[in-house]
Amino acid sequence: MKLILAIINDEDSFAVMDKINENGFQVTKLASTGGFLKAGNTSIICGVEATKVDLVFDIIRENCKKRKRVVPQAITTDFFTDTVPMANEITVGGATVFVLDVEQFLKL
Ligand code: 2BA
Repeated sequence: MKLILAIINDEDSFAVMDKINENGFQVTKLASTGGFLKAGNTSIICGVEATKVDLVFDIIRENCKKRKRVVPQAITTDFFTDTVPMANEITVGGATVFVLDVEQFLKL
């Protein structure tokens, strides 16, 4: 068995979870915060047989969009006297996915 841990956008989370459930798998949503943007995101965990991992990847891929975010950045000028506000555009998502081996799976 494998545990899929996927960090996704909050806006995609319900569509992904609905599709995972519709395909007969169970999923748990955790509220999380990205270390770089310090913004909320969603982590989902999903325990599935190893042969089903690719199916869950497909669901995540089809339902998680890439998004652009603008990150403010202060640039110091030549004489280190002034800072000029700048902005960097970054791409966030679709999903950051980890797959872990499950040693035991129990429902007690
Ligand atoms: P954040 O850490 O808030 O990062 C949001 C986005 O900012 C990242 O999107 C990436 O495009 C950019 N970014 C992150 N660190 C950066 C840096 N040092 N310099 C420049 N840009 C940077 P994604 O790569 O799609 O990641 C989305 C979220 O997934 C991350 O939110 C974080 O919560 C999680 N994540 C990504 N990689 C991870 C990893 N290796 N371990 C744990 N969590 C991870």
